[in-house]
Amino acid sequence: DFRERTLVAVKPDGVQRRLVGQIIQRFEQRGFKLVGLKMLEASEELLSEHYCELRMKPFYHGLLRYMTSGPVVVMVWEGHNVVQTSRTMVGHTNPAEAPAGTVRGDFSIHVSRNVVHASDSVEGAQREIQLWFQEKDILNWDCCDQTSTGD
Ligand code: YYY
Ligand code: MG
Repeated sequence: DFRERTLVAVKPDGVQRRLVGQIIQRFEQRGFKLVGLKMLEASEELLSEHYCELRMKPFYHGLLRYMTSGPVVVMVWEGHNVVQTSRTMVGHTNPAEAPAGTVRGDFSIHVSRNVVHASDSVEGAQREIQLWFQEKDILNWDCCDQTSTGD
């Protein structure tokens, strides 16, 4: 499915460490299409929905404190197999197990500050995109080399 979409977010530590550009660059370079992008301070309410499956975990409250500690940059990326490929590009949840060449493997050392989020399934991605974005803020666009200027 060439229209598959996923949600990727640069977490507060990634924004604070000026990693937003490098992370966007990796997804552009790979060949995915950016169809949604915004910066916001996520509310606890939004994050508790986003991380609803983790609410019984011992790290949950620390996770919410971390995710509300500053702005995040949230993106929707589109392309063939984007969910699975993004997970590979992001690397293991625990940066110690993330190989070099992945975002987490290149930019982080501890699971509680792992720089980036990426949806883990197509269904999860749809749920997360709906949670973070309004439909009107996701844009369909075509490449200029596939359209003429009209004359
Ligand atoms: O999808 P992913 O981010 O790779 O991991 P999840 O299992 O969904 O956990 C979400 C988030 O929670 C993770 O990115 C960091 C944090 N976390 C943690 O602080 N400590 C853990 N032992 C596991 C996860
Ligand atoms: Mg997850």
